[in-house]
Amino acid sequence: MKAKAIQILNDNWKDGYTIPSQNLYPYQWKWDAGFIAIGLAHFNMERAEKEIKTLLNAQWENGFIPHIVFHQLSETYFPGPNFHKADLHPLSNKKYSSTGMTQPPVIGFVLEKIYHIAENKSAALEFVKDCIDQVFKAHQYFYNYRDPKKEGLVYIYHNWESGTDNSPIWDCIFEIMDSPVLNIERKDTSIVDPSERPSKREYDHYLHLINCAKDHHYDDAKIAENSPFLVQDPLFNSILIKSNKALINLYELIGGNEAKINQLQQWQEKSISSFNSKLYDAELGAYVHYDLRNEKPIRLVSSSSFSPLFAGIPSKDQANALVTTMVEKFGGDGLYLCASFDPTNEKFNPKKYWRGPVWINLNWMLIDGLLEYDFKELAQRIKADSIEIIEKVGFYEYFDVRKKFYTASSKGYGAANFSWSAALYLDLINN
Ligand code: 2M8
Repeated sequence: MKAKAIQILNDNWKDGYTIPSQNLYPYQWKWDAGFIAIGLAHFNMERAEKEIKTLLNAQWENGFIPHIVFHQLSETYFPGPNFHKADLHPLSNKKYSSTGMTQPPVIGFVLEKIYHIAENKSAALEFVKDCIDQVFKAHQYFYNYRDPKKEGLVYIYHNWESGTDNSPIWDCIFEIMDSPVLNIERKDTSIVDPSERPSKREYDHYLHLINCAKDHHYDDAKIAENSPFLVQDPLFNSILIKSNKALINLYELIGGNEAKINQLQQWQEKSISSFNSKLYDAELGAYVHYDLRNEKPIRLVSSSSFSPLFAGIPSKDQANALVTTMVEKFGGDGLYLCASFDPTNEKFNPKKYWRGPVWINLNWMLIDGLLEYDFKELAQRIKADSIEIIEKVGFYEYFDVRKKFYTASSKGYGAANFSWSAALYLDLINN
């Protein structure tokens, strides 16, 4: 399995960056690049560093790091650069073509993780020194432009920015969006089984949101004012907070940089306090998304609801409540942990994309968070489950949560030979 994981990462390497999978995802994705670099660091540090540097090369003048970098045009993916037209933004990167939206800011904690994996610490620190200011600038972008009420919580304006693309969380927003029906040619549904992918109507919404952002030339203030989708996502904000902390730790290692450390600490204080007062739902025993456009919480539980554990956000009591909710709703007999959406909710779907299946990157973050809070047994269970499903069916993109589903001939869902499943498997078995 280890050799196979390395083989997948070698096959998906494109001279400077790694594609998530052949055909379905032929470009470099932001949060994929981070998780992939962690796996690469276990067997090829040079490539791990290159993966991050290539992504950072595509940073915009305002600090923004895009969600896809279109290094080499491909016929197998839609929407491509001609649809996104990110160059409408005056500060977009003139050299690297990209989308005009972002994805969870993983690079901060990935730098720290790479440093910990590295055997040659001084070389790894040199690499960190080379990149860290760019990552700091990316965080500055979020606090300056994505937090209009200066709450310390940043918004996303598109479900693709969350990474959890078609989670049932977004349904209530799409229901009132009134997106036009578009006549487009999807590529994804001819590559993988359409029943495992978002619907045509969902794609109408996704593309409509991009068109709205394009109408405003991707101007953040105008998007904040007008986008029909504006959400404070607990997963996105947890990752930002986790990465803030990693940057503080790394700047301390490097020495100097007091002004930046101070700034990061100020962001942390405000962010963690707003996070707990605004996004924690005591009745549900879980963190929830907040719909900033319609000013209301979205009271649904998903694997993102537990991600604050990864960033040290909950108090001990809140952490106990999260674990109770996870075990009661997600941990029933016959279920692998951790479903991406509440298995007790009628919208749960065990085989459709982010509407139920297990995703290895979410599990990886939950394991880390549970260990931080000393929930060793539950962390061990999620780790064993992650390894078991991969060993049963291979390095798929996502996996059924139902144990009874697995027979000798069953498969995973979405893309096969998926890079972050391979990369994070390497990290799990090496820990
Ligand atoms: C999926 O998203 C892309 C759009 O960004 C797609 O469906 O075309 C998501 O799972 C996302 O989280 C992931 O980064 C991307 C590439 O693996 O695929």
